[in-house]
Amino acid sequence: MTAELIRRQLTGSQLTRRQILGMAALQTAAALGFTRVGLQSARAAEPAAVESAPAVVVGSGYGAAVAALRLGQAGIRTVVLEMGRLWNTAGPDGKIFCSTADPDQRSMWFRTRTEAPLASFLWLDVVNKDVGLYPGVLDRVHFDHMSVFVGRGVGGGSLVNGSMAVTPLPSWFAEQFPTVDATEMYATYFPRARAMLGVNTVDPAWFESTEWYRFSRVSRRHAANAGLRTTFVPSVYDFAYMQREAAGTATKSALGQEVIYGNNHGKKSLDKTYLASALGTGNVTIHTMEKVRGISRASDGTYLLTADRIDGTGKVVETRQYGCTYLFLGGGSLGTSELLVRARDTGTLPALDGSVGAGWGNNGNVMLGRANHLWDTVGANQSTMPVMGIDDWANTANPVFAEIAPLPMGLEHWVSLYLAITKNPQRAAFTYDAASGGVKLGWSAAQSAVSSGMAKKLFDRINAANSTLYRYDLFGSSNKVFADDFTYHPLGGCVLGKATDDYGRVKGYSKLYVTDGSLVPGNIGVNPFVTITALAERTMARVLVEDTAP
Ligand code: FAE
Repeated sequence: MTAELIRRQLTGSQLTRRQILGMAALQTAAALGFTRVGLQSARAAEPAAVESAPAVVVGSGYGAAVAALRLGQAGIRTVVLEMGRLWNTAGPDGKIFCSTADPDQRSMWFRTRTEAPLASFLWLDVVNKDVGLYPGVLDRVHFDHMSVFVGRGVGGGSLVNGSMAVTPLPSWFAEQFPTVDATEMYATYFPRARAMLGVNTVDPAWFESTEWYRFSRVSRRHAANAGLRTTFVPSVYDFAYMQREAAGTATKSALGQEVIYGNNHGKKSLDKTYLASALGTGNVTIHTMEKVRGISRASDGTYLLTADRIDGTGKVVETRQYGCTYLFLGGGSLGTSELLVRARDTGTLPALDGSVGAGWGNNGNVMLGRANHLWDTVGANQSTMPVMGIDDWANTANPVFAEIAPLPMGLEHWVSLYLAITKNPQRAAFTYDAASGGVKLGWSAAQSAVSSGMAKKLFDRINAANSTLYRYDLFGSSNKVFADDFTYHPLGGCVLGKATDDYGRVKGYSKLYVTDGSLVPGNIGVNPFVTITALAERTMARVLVEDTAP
């Protein structure tokens, strides 16, 4: 597909020339089945025994995408290594992604059955489906008392998330990052991140009138009855597109039950923004289906990475070595923590700080449902993109920010669903597990109970004010009300100012950086990707000036 064709397809969106070139590269690579994407992908030579580049970026989520773009713009040749696939080719049904309601092999990362957060309805096992083994877009990584949802593929979490693009209140941010200049963050890096990510807000008039957000309006009224305030939250889903979906003039995505297994339209995921621009610089190549498993340092101070290339069945078909001067880790809280804990504890990077692996938290996540009265309908039609939250964070006795979540089943179910972010101070650490070669997470059920206790206090108030009850049927057969054993928001493991300096430079090593969610100390009070992106912008602005000068 030519750049001109892409430009015409995307008429109306503000694409730069670089993004257009980058998107053309993504399209070409997909069409030809390449696992390497770059402006030179069609001409890529056979790799040498050790493939060297000045810079390597691990992962392609938010932190990684920022690093790749800014390195590429600085003229530094950069290789991005991503373990998931490039999501740019339609399946036999003509769609790139499958819907949440009708999942197939594209849904989950090498599973034979989906593992959706909401497990049941009326206690019936009707939500999850058998699927074929495939490098699908959503992974659920299980630890002893906590499982973590993450996106897999070019774009990381941006491919599967709910698009909520929330900037934390300066006071919350300052509490978590006391050594970061908050004034500079709010004047420069948060605005830069929001502009690059394409953040927009729902038209309030449309919100008040459309059937697709009836569920939010009902929850807002119930919160108000308990004296609680709600707030709109911005999004990277294009609301102009959503309004066309509602009008029947655009193919439905958010209004077509698409979200956690990917959106075929409307969402400005990273492959449409940062990564397209990064590829457009001509200096960035993305290698897909390559999982970095080892990092060491050569005697000349350069880094050596070992990466396994897998095929569509998950089989390792090749092991590759990469060498680089600058190494940026953007594998997310789980990916980066695992790589660094393993490197420290197997002795390949022995000077890493003792705090590597520590400071992990689940952003206080708890999911729950309330049962509404029969006359209080939430609507059969629900947009998958949340746009409103109950904001009780200022309540110092019990700070909670609860996203009003959709439950789009295509039928009236009278359920109000929420993903609460509680100010849970509990933290845990990753430790190396020599038997498996992976890491364990020392999170306990008691630590989760702190989050659900806080969510209960808030929602008991809402239930009391509205004479409503909790739903007991949504999280399996055990009558569980508060799903506090999974998170969408893994944070920490390589905390800024502890395992790194105040700019993400890893302690003990030069030219080794962390740019992802592992820098955030366990809880940021809101959905985290805007914060992760802005911090990565701040790191890159500093590093490119101070560390790469000749
Ligand atoms: P992330 O986006 O996870 O990217 C890491 C990438 O690195 C992935 O593509 C991995 O496949 C790859 N990777 C990992 N290890 C390796 C390795 N060893 N070798 C090669 N590649 C590797 O990292 N946040 C919000 O702010 N708003 C929302 O509405 C929201 N909704 C969410 C809904 C769901 C279902 C999920 C799962 C998450 C949601 N999040 C949301 C969280 C958000 O997506 C997450 O905080 C960011 O994606 C984290 O960004 P990172 O750059 O840390």
